Amino acid sequence: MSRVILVSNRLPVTIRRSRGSEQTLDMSAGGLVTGLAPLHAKSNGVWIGHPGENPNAKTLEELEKRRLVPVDVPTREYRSYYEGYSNTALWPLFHYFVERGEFDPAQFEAYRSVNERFADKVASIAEPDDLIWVHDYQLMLLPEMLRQRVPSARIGFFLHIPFPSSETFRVLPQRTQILRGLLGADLIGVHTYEYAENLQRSFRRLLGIETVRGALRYSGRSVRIQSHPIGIDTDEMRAAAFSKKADHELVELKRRIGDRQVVLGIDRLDYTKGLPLKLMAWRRLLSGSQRWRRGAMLIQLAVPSRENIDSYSQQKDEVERLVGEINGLYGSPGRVPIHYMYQTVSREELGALYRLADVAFVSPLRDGLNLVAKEYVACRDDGGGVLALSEFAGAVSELGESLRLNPWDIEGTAAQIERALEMDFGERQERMRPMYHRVVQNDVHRWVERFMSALTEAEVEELQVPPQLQSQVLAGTLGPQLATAGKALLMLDYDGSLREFTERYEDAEPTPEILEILTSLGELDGVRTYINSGRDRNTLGEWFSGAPVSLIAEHGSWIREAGDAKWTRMGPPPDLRWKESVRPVLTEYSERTPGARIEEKSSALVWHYREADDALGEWQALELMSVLEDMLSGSPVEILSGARIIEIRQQGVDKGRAFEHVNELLGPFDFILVTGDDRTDEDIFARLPDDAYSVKVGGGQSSARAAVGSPGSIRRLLRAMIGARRDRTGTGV
Ligand code: GDG
Repeated sequence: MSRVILVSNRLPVTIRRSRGSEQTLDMSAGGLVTGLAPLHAKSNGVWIGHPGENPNAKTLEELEKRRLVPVDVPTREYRSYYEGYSNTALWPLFHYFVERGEFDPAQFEAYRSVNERFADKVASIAEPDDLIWVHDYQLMLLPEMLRQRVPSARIGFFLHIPFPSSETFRVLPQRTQILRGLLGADLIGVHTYEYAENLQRSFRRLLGIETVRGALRYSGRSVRIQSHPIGIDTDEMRAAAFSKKADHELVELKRRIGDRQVVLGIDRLDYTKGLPLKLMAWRRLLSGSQRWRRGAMLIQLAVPSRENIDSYSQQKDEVERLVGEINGLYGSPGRVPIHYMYQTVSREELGALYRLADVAFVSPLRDGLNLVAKEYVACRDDGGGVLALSEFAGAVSELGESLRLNPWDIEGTAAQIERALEMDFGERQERMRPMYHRVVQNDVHRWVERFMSALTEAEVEELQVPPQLQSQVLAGTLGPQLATAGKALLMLDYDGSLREFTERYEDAEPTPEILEILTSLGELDGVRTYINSGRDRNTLGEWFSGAPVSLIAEHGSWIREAGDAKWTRMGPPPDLRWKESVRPVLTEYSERTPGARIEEKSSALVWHYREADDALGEWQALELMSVLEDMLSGSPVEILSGARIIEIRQQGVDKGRAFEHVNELLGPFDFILVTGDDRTDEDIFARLPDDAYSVKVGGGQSSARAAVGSPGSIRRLLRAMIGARRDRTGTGV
């Protein structure tokens, strides 16, 4: 196993001052630390981070023994980086609290400089074969800094908080620096598909970098973006929750609370966790119900957090005011409706609370994932509890049987909590069981395994840049192959592959040279030639009326065999209602972008911007892509960006499917060659049999086996291949 270097803002230990200058070292508790500890131990690696307190000589020695490496940062710089840029710019913005964000360039400078210090420290330790795993939003510039210092390292990055929509992210003044920082990684992990999509869209909109199947190409490397929701350490949590100490605690709590139902909130005191709105929903529930004023109580543990930041202390004041108000309104001697604690409790006490609670009230306004929800589920294999979970917590995508809350809807949230309190045991069990199994199976160790195996596999699966070859070199291989094949299939893309692009789209009719090549191909015995194009069938039909080749139009929607007059639709007739809403949007973008226009196809709409100004066209296309993606999410369509086009087309219709159709109907072939130049051709390249040949025209990543520079090279290649087939003995094979 390669050595793993873990990097996080804080080391997984707390240095405490005891008497005088004496220090003690405590391992931090919590899922991430217990999850990463086995990896740290097994890989014989190091963990690099800020120590919190300056370690004395003895503590340093102890850290070294545990292979923990402190990064030294001057106090003022650390504050500007941590409390400053990390927590007053990135944290609020990434949680959609745009107006709380302060984007001070001096703080960004501190952020950059601390990331630099981390990079120097890691680089001083890293060996070329090491795996480096960087954690979280405080270190988003680090991957690129490491890439420069240790170019061959495998670098993974995991973001523990949400990645916001590109519309929100683009508010950040340092947005391109942050995105470029991340691009140093080989693998970027986030908690949910939504965050992965958001990040990909930001790469596209802000840097113009396209992702293909979750990977993008940057500086000659491939960067993958994947969702890997973190798990909890279920064994650790359950051991604490079912310990003797927790048993005692539970008995004591039950004795004091009596037969009231308990609703439990466990949150760091952070404005993203939505405590005031939670309290308002609780107030709403009590105001309408005598029954729950007597029959239920809310235990709210607020864990102190980032107390040096103003917005956190304001939040604390507001929470305490609301607790006081509600207890004043609905309490009676010896009985308060909210038991509020501003402190940290032990894992055992926490576990006892989970076991006690009839309802876990988890209502963040935004949360990367939320471990509390999973911890509660892990302690409830008795099936007796109800999880009420905000739809704005990443965990909701795995915990679908929870009662969903929209924390902004105070009435609705109150109603859901009432529903939870009233829920019978049967339904509680039915909801809890599947969640329990899911949480136990996908624990933090599984998460570590999955991320690490994705990181180490990245190289194997990544999309390559195919080698650029001269047409003669290619012909040297393909000519003899075609010459000796019994049955051969050539499937040729048209625009950009066989024919150069023209300034105006409709001017790209086939040249005499192309028609001559196609005629020669048609005359070859045993060779079937298809033009597989995205163009509409009327144009193709007209242009190739005299050529002895078969035609596939509109990315696999229609087929016309050579010699036939009739087109046949492939697949079922499409549902095209989406066109009505898309057309006006495309029209609007065409009006704003001189030179752009719309093409109407039977199962697609295409926005062309080849004739628009370069920079304006690119910018509008990026924006249009993102508008369409929002608008059409969940519709049966695909949005593709090709060579200065955006195509919106019926799902399930693609060139690859058309290839499979022909191959099934007429195959197997002894020789297959497919050519293409853009994203739509990748649909065939990716599905070809292993022994088929594929040639991409132009540079960039592709699953084609080889690439050539221009359509001219493809024509030269075809001529040479025709020659070889005609003269089967003259090839030297
Ligand atoms: C970030 C993301 C993402 C709480 N009170 C006590 C205590 N805790 C423990 C809980 C839980 C952890 O703290 C809180 O985790 P969360 O996930 O709820 O929230 P963040 O701290 O904001 O974490 C979050 C997470 O990273 C992981 O990727 O899920 O979305 O914001 O484990 O049990 N532990 C102890 N005493 C307490 O009083 N011992």
